[in-house]
Amino acid sequence: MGKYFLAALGFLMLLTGTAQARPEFRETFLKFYAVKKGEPLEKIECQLCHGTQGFQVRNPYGRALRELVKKGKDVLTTDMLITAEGKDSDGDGYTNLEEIVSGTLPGDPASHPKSHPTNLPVHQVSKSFYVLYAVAASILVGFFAGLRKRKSPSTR
Ligand SMILES: [Ca+2]
Repeated sequence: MGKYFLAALGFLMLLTGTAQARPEFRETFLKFYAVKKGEPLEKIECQLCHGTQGFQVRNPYGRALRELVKKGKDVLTTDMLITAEGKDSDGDGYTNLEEIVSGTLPGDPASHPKSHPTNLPVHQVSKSFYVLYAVAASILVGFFAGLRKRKSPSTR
């Protein structure tokens, strides 16, 4: 019974961990991009990353950030925001940074700038981010290599 209880608890923790909007992530975003109160990206609140159907559903920008957070320590860093800047997550022809600078929503193709903004800020990802990425990748590779070894039939 104990084993099943722990498995159920783990599953519940996983569910709540992935289904909740993260106000602290939003704070990191607002602070890094110096979004002021009342601006569209501030007023949109949780829908900056989540869809209108509920918090379980992330919009394309939210999914892009989630992929980066998963490889880290469940913390959204400014390096992750910078990494996502060059992508056009919602596929509307404007990069996430162009949208953020213009005050439009990077996760909603219906919201985009009228033209490509000039003088975009240049943000640099810190080197420690690459180290973290490399460590996370090697742990994952090691994990899956271990799994494959365990699954393969015994040759004894
Ligand atoms: Ca876009």
